[in-house]
Amino acid sequence: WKRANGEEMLFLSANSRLSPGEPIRGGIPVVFPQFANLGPLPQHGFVRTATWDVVEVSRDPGGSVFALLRTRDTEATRALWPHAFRATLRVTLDEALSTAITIENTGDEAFPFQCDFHTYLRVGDLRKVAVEGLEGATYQDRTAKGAERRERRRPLRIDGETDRIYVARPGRLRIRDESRSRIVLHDRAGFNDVVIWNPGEERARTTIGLADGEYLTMLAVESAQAVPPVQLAPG
Ligand code: TA6
Repeated sequence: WKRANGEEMLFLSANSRLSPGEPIRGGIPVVFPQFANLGPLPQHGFVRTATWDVVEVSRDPGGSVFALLRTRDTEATRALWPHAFRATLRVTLDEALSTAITIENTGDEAFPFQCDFHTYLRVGDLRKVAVEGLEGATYQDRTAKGAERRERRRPLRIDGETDRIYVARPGRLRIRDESRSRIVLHDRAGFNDVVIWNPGEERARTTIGLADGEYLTMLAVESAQAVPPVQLAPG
């Protein structure tokens, strides 16, 4: 997603291999039907590495360009997760970048699911980033086995590994990217949780495999519905 001046707004690691089955380390990975390791499925579920069909690329009546992409259950997914589903993703570009997902239960029994847009925002310098809109919120600290804490800092600044699910915290976030004199507005509808994640220097190198110094140029600000999962009836 580039601005008119050609500037990239999303992060993509130089080390990300765009090969089938490999999660992409950047952009907006689509997480479904499981968030992270909060269940028995592969980390972040299986649609982020699935094949999606491009159903349509067009302009809507307002002139915005959009793409519709679709994926559904396969024998492989049913072997992992015994449910029939269809996921339709709409990506719309005008002044903002919007992503919307529709999950249909095409089977005959209800299923629970979690969903998350794992957005990798590109930032100029993480040490000069401030996130407004989370003060007072309760979060699960995934660097401390999910311990429940309350956000006291206003604004939130990132110093070291940060991996938090701010639960049931709808509303706009303002991400101040001070080194680039920019404020990014992050709005959600239907996703009541928001995840803030940066691996920090150590994990960036050891487990996440970012290139040197890349961790200072990204902040994952994720729209999530994880706590609780969504219960979806057939049809
Ligand atoms: O959304 C944050 C998180 O759950 C972190 O715990 C970290 O694992 C990150 O996702 C990346 O996950 P991945 O499977 O893409 O390495």
